Amino acid sequence: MLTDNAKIKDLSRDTIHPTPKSQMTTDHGVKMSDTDHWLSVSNGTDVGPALLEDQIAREKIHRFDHERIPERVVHARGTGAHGYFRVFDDRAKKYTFAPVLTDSSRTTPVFVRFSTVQGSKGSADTVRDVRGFAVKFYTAEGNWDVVGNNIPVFFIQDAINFPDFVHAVKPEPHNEVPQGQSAHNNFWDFVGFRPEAAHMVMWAMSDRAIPRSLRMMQGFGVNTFTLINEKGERHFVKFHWAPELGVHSLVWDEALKLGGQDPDFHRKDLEEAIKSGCPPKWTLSIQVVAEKDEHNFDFDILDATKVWPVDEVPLLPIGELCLNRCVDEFFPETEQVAFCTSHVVPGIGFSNDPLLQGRNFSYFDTQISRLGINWEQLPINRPVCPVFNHNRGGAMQHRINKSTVNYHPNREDEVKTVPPLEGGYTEFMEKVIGLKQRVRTPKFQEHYNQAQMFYHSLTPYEKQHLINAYCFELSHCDDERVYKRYTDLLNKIDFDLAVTVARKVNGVVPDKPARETYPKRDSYLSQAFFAPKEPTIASRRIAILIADGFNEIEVQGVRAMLAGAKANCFLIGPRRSKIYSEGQAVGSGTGLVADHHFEDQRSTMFDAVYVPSGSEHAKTLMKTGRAIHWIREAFAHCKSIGAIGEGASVVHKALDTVEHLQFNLNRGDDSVTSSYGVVTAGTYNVNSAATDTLKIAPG
Ligand code: HDD
Repeated sequence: MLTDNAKIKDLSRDTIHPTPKSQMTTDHGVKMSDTDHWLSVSNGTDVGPALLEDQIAREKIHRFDHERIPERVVHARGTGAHGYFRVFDDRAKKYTFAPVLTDSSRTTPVFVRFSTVQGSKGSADTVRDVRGFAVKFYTAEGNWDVVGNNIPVFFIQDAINFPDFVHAVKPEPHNEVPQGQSAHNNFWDFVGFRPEAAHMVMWAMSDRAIPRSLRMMQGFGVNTFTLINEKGERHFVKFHWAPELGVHSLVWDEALKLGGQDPDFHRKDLEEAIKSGCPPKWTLSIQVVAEKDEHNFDFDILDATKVWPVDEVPLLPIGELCLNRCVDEFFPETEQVAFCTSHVVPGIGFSNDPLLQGRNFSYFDTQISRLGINWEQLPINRPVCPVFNHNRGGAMQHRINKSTVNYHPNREDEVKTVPPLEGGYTEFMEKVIGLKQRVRTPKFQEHYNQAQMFYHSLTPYEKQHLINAYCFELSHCDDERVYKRYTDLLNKIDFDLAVTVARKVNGVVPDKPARETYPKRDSYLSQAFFAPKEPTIASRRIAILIADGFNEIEVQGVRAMLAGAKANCFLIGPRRSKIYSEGQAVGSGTGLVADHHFEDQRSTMFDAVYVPSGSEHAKTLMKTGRAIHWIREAFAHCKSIGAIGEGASVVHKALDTVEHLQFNLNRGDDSVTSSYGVVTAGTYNVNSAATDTLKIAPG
């Protein structure tokens, strides 16, 4: 696997490798003999006053006092990884001359940071929220940042509304509540007043906002950018990332529980996948619209609250992103990485999308308060190509320019601008005529068509989840002006949706639809569209529930097969120590050491559960409330459950209230039964039974 690229080599200049032989020094390099006792005056019996002269203690405390920097004003909670990007061939050459998008002989290093938007740095990973998907490409022509989300549209159309939107969604000003969620008066108040948010709110209430994994979500550049080709022609473009593993979500109950059981669920999942040899991959596709076709749509293609339906503007897959290396240290890499939508490379440009225009100002600005004016010199942010210019000074300047001149032009003929044909960035010459005014043009004033299209493109279960989410969130609003206004607005999207939600939350129940239904549908909008090409259980977490007396040979066999399919298996038992196998006396003989006990890990953290055979083990599990709860909860969350022999009896006991489930309870009957994702086999058979279990496991 290619994990050593130009950026990793570049970072190695600043990477320190402490060893047991490393000697501890002060920051000014003097070796230290004691860092555990503050220098004080003592007579050997009594504690005396501490001395300020202790430079070692002072330095330690000073450094500690200033460890924190301001967290990001939004997207504070995040996790990142290194990787690479490669295009398949030069098919994008028709649209751009940027080598990063056209030269298949290149491997471009990337750093990706995923994030939630609302919560603080220490909030939980699985909250209902939009996920940030920010990609920094370290190209030979300079850094290119695609600062996107896992949802293709945005809440507002014009960047000037961003501070209002963020104030409204963040914890309320009087009591700093709530953390990591939009279920509060201010958010719903704001979006009730701004119908342009209706479409994005639908997405935020859908399963997209509770992804199973950062590796199983799409990414979108959201804004409309432009591509310029060698002939000087310009196309509008949207960027799409599609995960190799398909798009999958948690169910709400899981997301809520994980928030407490494992607030780091997503960041640990990313690390586990990379370290276990399953680096996540995404395909980059572009949608392009020629300049001449800009106005051929019933929406404005520069409006970030709209998608470009794929049947109108097809996707062109052009390359692959792979994240194959975890960071060495969180703060210098993931915390200090800084993205700017304004950072593009030759062949890529902006559009007049009013949200993008404002973003292009905001990102550089925020890095100044977060990291200081020289933030681009930080190791994680610096380009892998040479940087020369006459920008000087500023706090924390690292570069030493060996020159007598620092201006342009100069008598030394040093550091000159570069003509466009030799690689200098040049803006596309766009004719612009207009009156200076504060406006929203007519097409920017239609807000419900695509909200309807999204809703009506979902599968029935996605719709149900979305309705549940509206009910949950609006029930958390206790100001009736807020929930009445919003339920009233919902009727502009769908009558049945509005009636159901309004009845549940005491909103305005409509008696007829507020408008005609927009007829378009787009199956691409449902996440069901994104099943993986090849069903796989690679990197999925499978729990094997065992107690003393379990069938070890069977467990070893099934575990080997699951490992062969690259799943991550974990033994869960009554204690985290040896669990003795069938026929062995407890306390002696063979067995396996459980990775976790029933209480410290819960079914929510796994994708599937398997209960092996073994009569004593089965008896114990049946008597263990937590083990029974494990199986019930996994079933309720639609996880795959596999069981063999007496293990099937345990599953049967746990699920005895579920109608229509069929089980194979007779040991000796080696046929396989499957019902509602529960797969049971009478006996363990390397060649048939367990193999069938494996096939069905992804659910
Ligand atoms: Fe933003 C961070 C994505 C609109 C201003 N934004 C930030 C990050 C992502 C996005 C992924 C985290 C970057 C990281 O990991 O460091 N933002 C978006 C998307 C938007 C969007 C997809 C709509 C298309 N943002 C937006 C607007 C503004 C900002 C309209 C301001 C006018 N965003 C910021 C910011 C942040 C930020 C305040 C906070 C930290 C940072 O930039 O580096 O400047």
